[in-house]
Amino acid sequence: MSNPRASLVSAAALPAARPRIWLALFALLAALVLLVSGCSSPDNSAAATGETTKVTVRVNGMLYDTDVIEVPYGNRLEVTFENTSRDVHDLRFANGKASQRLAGGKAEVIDVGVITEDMEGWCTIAGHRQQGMELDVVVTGAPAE
Ligand SMILES: [Cu+2]
Repeated sequence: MSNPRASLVSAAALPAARPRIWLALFALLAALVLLVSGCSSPDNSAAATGETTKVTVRVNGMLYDTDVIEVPYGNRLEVTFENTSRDVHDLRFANGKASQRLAGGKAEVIDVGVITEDMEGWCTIAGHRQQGMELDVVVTGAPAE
C-alpha cells in the first residue's frame, strides 16, 4: 500500500524548490549586471590630473617582476609589459584593459586609463595567476571620503 503522506510531502517540496533556483539565478544575474555596469562606466574625468605614470612590468619565470604599481590618484597609468620569459603570458587589469597574449620576447604598451582606485592585474593564461602571476595597482594620495 502507498504512503499518502510521503507523496504529499514530495509534491509540496517540488514547487518550492524551483522558485529557489530561479531566485538564485536572478541574484547571480543581478550581481553580474552590477559588476559590468560598475566596470564600464567609471566617471573618472573629473578626477584626472592630466599626468601619466609610466611603468614597465617584466616577467621572471612564472612571476611578474613587479608586485605593486603605485599610481598617484587621478593619474593615467601606462604599463609597458615586456614578456621577458620564454612562455606566453599576458597582463590584464581588473578594469578590462589588457595586453594581447605575448610570446616570449614580445612587448606591448597597455593604456590602463585614469586610476582612482586600487585594482589587481594578472595573467589570464590558465593556472598562471594561481602560480603567482598577479600584481596590485595601488592609488596614492586619494582624497578622503
Ligand atoms: Cu602567464
